[in-house]
Amino acid sequence: MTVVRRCTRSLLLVSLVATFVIAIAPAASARGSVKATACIHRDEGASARSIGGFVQDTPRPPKRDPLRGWIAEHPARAATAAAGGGAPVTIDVVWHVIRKNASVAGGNVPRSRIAAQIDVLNDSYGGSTGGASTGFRFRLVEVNRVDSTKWFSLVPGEKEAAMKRALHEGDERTLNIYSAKLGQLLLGWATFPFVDYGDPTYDGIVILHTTVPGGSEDPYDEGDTATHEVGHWLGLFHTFQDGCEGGDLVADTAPEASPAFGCPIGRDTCTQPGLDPITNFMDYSFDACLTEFTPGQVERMQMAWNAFRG
Ligand SMILES: [Ca+2]
Ligand SMILES: [Ca+2]
Ligand SMILES: [Ca+2]
Ligand SMILES: [Zn+2]
Repeated sequence: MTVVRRCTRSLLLVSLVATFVIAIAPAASARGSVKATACIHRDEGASARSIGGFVQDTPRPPKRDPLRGWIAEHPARAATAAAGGGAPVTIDVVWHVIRKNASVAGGNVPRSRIAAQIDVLNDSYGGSTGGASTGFRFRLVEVNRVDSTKWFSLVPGEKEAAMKRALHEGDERTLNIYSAKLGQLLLGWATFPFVDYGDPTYDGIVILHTTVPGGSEDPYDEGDTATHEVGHWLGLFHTFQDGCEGGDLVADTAPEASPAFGCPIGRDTCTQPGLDPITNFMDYSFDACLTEFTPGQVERMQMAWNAFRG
């Protein structure tokens, strides 16, 4: 069994239907155990908040799957997407390196690490790390280095929205990645394809610059923060979404009561069949533990792409 090294950090879901945020936060153990689950899931009860003018809700399950309406209206396309889960799609990536100076510590992610991050995306979405092949490929088309002390320290909000308005490139098919030194001990956050944020330039993912492969954010330094955030960007919810009675609207991921931390092999927090999907990219385990998407997630991502980005 893999033991969690320590619980000095926990992942925080800034709990939004509109935008998911992962965070690293100071130790705050509610239960005093040394098990991975001792790390509390903060902000669980956060009420609706306004970030950057975008009202973001509590993490209630969507009353209706945002995809359901599209499926009803486009049964043939939905069936095709479902049956062909894994149909090849190549996504152009524009990477905005927000830096306060030319040093790596100052956010100037080296080109080699950006390339390594793209490789991680292609490996994880290609199924070569152990899961299903999703059909999505990623092609780096531009690296945009931006000198801005102001934007380097970033949190969700008005400053973020202004930055995106200034920098966003392409359309809804283009993946804009912003790397920066995130405030509030955040690892990253993402927009969903089916939420109207009121401004198309708000679309994209934001990651802590030290989470890229070779970065200093051990144990979140193997690039799976980006893998996870892109999962949201392609329409996936967390595996632990709303606990045992909630769900991620994906049939082949077992229900999970709460996020997993570390790599708690054998964890089983819900009575429904199946162990917790701790190795799923849409859980909160350490990067080394995250290895897979399921065929059901592939189907969902493919449908979301067809419905909202294709
Ligand atoms: Ca599920
Ligand atoms: Ca179970
Ligand atoms: Ca991994
Ligand atoms: Zn997430």
